[in-house]
Amino acid sequence: MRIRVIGAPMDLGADRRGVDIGPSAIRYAALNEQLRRLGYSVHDIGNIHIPQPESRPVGHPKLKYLEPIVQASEELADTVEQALQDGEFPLILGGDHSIALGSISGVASVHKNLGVIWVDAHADFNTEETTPSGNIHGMILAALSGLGNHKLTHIKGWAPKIKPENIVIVGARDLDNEEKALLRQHHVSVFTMSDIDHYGIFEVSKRAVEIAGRNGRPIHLSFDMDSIDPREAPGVGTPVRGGLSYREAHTAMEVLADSRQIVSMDIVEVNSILDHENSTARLAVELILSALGKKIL
Ligand code: 5AB
Ligand code: MN
Ligand code: MN
Ligand code: MN
Repeated sequence: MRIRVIGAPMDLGADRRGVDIGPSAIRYAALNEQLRRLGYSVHDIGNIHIPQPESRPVGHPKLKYLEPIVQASEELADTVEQALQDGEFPLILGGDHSIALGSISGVASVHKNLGVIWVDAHADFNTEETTPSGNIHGMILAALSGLGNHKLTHIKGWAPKIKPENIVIVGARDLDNEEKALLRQHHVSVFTMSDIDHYGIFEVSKRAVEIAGRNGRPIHLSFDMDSIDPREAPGVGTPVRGGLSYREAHTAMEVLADSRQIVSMDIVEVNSILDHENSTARLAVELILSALGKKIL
């Protein structure tokens, strides 16, 4: 299989600057070489164009940088759709999590009944009405489900991109009150860190595949590095204690790989300015490899 690596150096969706260096940091951690060692051929097309925040007005305080984020999402959606049409596996490197609006819109144009596994400390299920920050990276799953601002929900002119009941969030531990109500109301499956404590990551990952991938439907994996415990992944924009351990994260990726239902993946929120010697980027590469089938033996 051929992997198409697509960089999305986006930091318009989050407050702290530094995730825009993510794609370079992940490449610097030898992503392409290691993918080749695993037996894949790699087609790295470089980065899509994202404007610098300093060059644009912030805009509405509840939807910061809406216009340039919508523009970049349109471009990323086309780029990802093209990769799939050419028979390559899209691997999108963030950037903040707002890039998943473009990537999943592109995948959903090809795979009409798509499941999504969203590994994250957060649920990213706010709207312009519920957001405490105005940061669009916290609204992406809601927007993909057709909730919130019309411009966000209608990338490529149609909505919704995914059915909320086909979404599974894994690793959640920091949810806003109104966001919780929205998740319940729309029947999104959420496996919190407490669920992982109770059932174990192996069981939770199996269930996530069952729900997102019911009837063999294709699954997009969106991996926010802040799902991992900050002791192991210090270089993220919004660290939250009590996250996935190194082994738990790998086990989850191995279960997803074994399902053979993953058709595309993004890895987001590597913040190089806060990172220690690129360790979070190196962990991101390891997790990508596990999600793409690397085994210990
Ligand atoms: B991330 C928060 N819920 O909406 C909000 O890192 C945080 O992509 C969102 O998961 C975190 O601003 C977004 C408080
Ligand atoms: Mn996120
Ligand atoms: Mn997060
Ligand atoms: Mn974040």
